[in-house]
Amino acid sequence: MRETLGVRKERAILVGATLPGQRDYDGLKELTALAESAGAVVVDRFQQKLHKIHPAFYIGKGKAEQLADRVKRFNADVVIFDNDLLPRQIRELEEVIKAKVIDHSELILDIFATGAKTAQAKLQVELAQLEYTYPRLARMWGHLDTVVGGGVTAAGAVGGIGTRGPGEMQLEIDRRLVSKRITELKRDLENIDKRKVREIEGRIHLFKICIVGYTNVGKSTLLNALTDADAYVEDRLFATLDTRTRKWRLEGGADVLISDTVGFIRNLPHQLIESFKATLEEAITADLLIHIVDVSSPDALKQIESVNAVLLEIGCTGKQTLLVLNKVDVVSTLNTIETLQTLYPDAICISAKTGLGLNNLHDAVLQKYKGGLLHIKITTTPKNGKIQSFLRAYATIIDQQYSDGCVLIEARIGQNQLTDLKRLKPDRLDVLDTP
Ligand SMILES: Nc1nc2c(ncn2[C@@H]2O[C@H](COP(=O)(O)OP(=O)(O)OP(=O)(O)O)[C@@H](O)[C@H]2O)c(=O)[nH]1
Ligand SMILES: [Mg+2]
Repeated sequence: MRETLGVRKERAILVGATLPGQRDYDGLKELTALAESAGAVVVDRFQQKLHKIHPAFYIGKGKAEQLADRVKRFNADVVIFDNDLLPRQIRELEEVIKAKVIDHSELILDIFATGAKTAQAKLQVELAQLEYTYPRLARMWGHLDTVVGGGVTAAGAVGGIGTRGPGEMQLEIDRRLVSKRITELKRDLENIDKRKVREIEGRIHLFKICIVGYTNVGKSTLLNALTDADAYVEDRLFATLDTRTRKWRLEGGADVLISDTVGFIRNLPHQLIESFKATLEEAITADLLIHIVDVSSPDALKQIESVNAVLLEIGCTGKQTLLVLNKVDVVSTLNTIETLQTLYPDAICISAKTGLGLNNLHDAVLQKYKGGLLHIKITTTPKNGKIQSFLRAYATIIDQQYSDGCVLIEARIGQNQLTDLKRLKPDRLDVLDTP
């Protein structure tokens, strides 16, 4: 988009610093993908082992001066850190480096800002950006004049990475206005959230599945392969920012709901998790999670850990989960599939792209959907047609009798459908021994 506007891409130098005992994550590979997703061209990489974090310059003054030389040599516009920096450190670094300095969280927020499409996603990103920006306002005020911008964004405002979204208006706003806007955004998002809850409550409760996973593993591709979702797929980090929910008809005719979510990443900014709560709610309220893993990535194992860490942070633990190994069509020289299968023997291998293994995934989902089978006896009135149609759709009716104006039905039903049946308020419901 920016390219077609004739504006050159921002030239970025990437910096990764590790502390003693800390492993280098992946040699800046992921940061490269993030920077490129934000529209930058990576012109140089700078890795540094630190004894300790320098309070003013993070990597130390000498290294900051070396970076300043590289910025000149490579004609760079922006220096992007793989770490999160304090506002003061960014200020001091920008002074020495004479270029814009962006940290890991700001970069991710920026990608979200350019990618948000729906009204809800836009509000969520704006809130996250303002909450991250709020403590940094002093820096923005003092340093806008030294910032080397990337040109014109699609919205027409002067900006570049890290200044898109609400950052564009820094000169006009002050802390009071920011906090007023934060309150407004929270209220608007709460209203959207309430409306969604009402919508969900109004619907007959269907079994809910949520696809979760690291960014770019193939979540949207899987949703498209299973339903007619037509979700946006791209080899880009954070292609999906708004979630989609679709009906998926399982064998035997049962309908379940299946949703796509925003991808996770290591060190996902806390502010983003907070403001995307409504979107991540899909995972929290799901009956089943499909945790999808990209086996073609050498970092698959670490990505599983990061996803589990985010799930823990949003309070989504102890849920039934199917671990799904995707992209098995890609030949891997790293034996990632074998390692993962040893560690997770129940994992299901698929290729969302070619359709390989989707039948196994379907069968595993069907089994989870049904849960253990229960033998029930139910008493209701003939007028409560909802119960009878529910049982016809989701249970196996063994016997049905009419007595004293009541209907007595004996049936076999999946454990997971029992809650839904109870919601329809039968006069009496007894669970007999498991058949
Ligand atoms: N070879 C191969 N590529 C796949 C497969 N599944 C997905 N991809 C590719 O992986 C890239 C990312 O796919 P998406 O479906 O957008 O991934 P996502 O997890 O939704 O990504 P985000 O929304 O960005 O978090 C795309 O280029 C897909 O074509 C697969 O089974 N095999
Ligand atoms: Mg997606």
